[in-house]
Amino acid sequence: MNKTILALTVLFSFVFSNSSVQAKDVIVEIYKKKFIPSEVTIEQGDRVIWKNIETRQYHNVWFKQLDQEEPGYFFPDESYQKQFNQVGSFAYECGPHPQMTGNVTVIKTVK
Ligand SMILES: [Cu+2]
Repeated sequence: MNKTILALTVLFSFVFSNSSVQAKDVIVEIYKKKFIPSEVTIEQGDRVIWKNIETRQYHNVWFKQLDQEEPGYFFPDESYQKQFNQVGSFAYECGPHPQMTGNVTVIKTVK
């Protein structure tokens, strides 16, 4: 392989791997009145999807400290999702069950 081709190959693989960086979905399950896992670390732009896998119990995901209004409840087999574009540490709880707490840590996208 000559140097030009090598350089182009390196360049293309760099461009390709860069363009393939995309937001991910991270799943948090809700079962027996717990967020599982209760703490997740994600990259900027990723989305967290909370899935209610209870048999009967409804819940919500309330970022109370962000002055967000309490969202509606979601029931078994339903989910709630939120995308995080800001770096930081975001605590949340379940409105009807304040003992259910969780945290989302958002870090800068790692390239
Ligand atoms: Cu709950």
